[in-house]
Amino acid sequence: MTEAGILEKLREAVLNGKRKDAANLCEEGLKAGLAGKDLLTQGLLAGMEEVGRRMRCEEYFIPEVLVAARAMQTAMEVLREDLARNPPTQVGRVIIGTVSGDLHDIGKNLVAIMLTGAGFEVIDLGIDVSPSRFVSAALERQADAVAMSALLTTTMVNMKEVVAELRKAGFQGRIMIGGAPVTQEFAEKIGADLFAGDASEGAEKLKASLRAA
Ligand code: B1M
Repeated sequence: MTEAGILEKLREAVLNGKRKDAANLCEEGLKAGLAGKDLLTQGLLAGMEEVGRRMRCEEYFIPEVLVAARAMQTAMEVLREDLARNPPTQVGRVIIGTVSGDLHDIGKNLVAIMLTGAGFEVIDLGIDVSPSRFVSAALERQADAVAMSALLTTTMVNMKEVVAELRKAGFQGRIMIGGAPVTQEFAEKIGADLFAGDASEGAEKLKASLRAA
């Protein structure tokens, strides 16, 4: 198979959630002399980008996104060594978590997947993340953005404190929020930079916002 053929098949394998095919194609690509970062960006991430587009058009739903992500993660294992030697250029580094008091993580995990698929380095703090943990992670890891998710009307208010604490600590990056009860109006009210209604939109908006900076 030609190099272009391998990359195209790899993109399709992610799109169709074929994890064994994706892993085998990465092995074949490395043997054929393709760089790990090209297999990542032009194969795996290109596939995830299309997954995001299909999600926005409601052609793909959560199950399709999750199998695509699993295929990408399995194939990434094959590329791990090569990527460690020649790391790809990252779009940016994002700290993500579900806010204090909130244990819902399915949406947050989808956002993390789509951000990774868009080329971000994602540091996932998990669930029930306190404002001080968001702030220390953002500063210590010199993040370009902080992304917060909340699913409860009683916990979304905790986002306000995180925004205030980040600003007080001098954090200069973008702050993005989302989750079922969260709205654009709420984001503006608490001083967050970005609101996204779904995971794919979140990745797109953050990428565009950092590019414009
Ligand atoms: Co809970 N729960 N839950 N729950 N739960 C809801 C949210 C609820 C609406 C159910 C209901 O009453 N109809 C309700 C909230 C009511 C409210 O506040 N208005 C509720 C409640 C009340 C509770 C408990 C309090 C129940 C109890 O114990 N009495 C409790 C709270 C626990 C806690 O957090 N402290 C609780 C517990 C749980 C489980 C643990 C059982 C489980 C969570 C499992 C898990 O996440 N690992 C659970 C579940 C599964 C749900 C429902 C059924 C599904 C949520 C979900 O995962 N949706 C939910 C009802 C429903 O929505 N139908 C419900 C799928 C997910 C992909 O959507 O997270 O919205 P979502 O993410 C979307 C967008 O919002 C966006 O992208 C995703 C799509 O691409 N998005 C972002 C999300 N984060 C984003 C961040 C961004 C950008 C976009 O930028 C940073």
